[in-house]
Amino acid sequence: MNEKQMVGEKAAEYIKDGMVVGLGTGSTAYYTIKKLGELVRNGLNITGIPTSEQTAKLAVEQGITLVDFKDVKQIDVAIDGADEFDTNLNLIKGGGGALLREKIIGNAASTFIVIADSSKGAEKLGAFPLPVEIVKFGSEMTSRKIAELGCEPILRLNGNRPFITDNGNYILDCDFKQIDSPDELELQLNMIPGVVENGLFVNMAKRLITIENGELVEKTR
Ligand code: ABF
Repeated sequence: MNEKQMVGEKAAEYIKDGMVVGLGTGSTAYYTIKKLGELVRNGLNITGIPTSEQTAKLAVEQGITLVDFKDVKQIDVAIDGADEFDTNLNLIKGGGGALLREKIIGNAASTFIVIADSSKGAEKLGAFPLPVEIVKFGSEMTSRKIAELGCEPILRLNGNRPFITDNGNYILDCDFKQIDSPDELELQLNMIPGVVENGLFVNMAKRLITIENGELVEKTR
């Protein structure tokens, strides 16, 4: 069993009958959704809120009942992957382009569980270029304002055209090299007109399930 499958399936153990579950995006969350599908087929009664169109499709294929976010008062547990995590369980997410819905759902959940293989761990965030979702209008100016914070924003492409998120926006991948104060940077970015959201998830994850020396490890905050 590979590391992604180990952490993905472990996270499914936190899902109980009757829960509303935020379903993450990516190749690690894939294993959680597959496991939950198996449990649903064996009688587990849950409803899911997907963080992307891609996840919605996978969840339906697995037999998980989806609900419309607008009809939900409470998300019990959200499970999602990450591109990078630090020692304080702060994250960089958005490599898959779904950061806005992931952050809305992660923030709405009573418990946000992050699942990540050992390659995602870092003393400080920043080695992974930070995804920032921006609106199309004025995107060049927005990019220049973001660059003033100390990075080189690169417009994410899909082939030779801009990548468009599920929300109809652009993504800039911003290489900050090392982020010493993720909480400060998260606020600075979101104050720039034209920025919709950024991939810094600060003080949001309650539990991290990862692998250290080949063993499952859980850290809580
Ligand atoms: C998603 O999980 C994204 O935020 C992030 O890019 C991705 C991690 O990808 P993977 O689990 O495939 O390594 O939530």
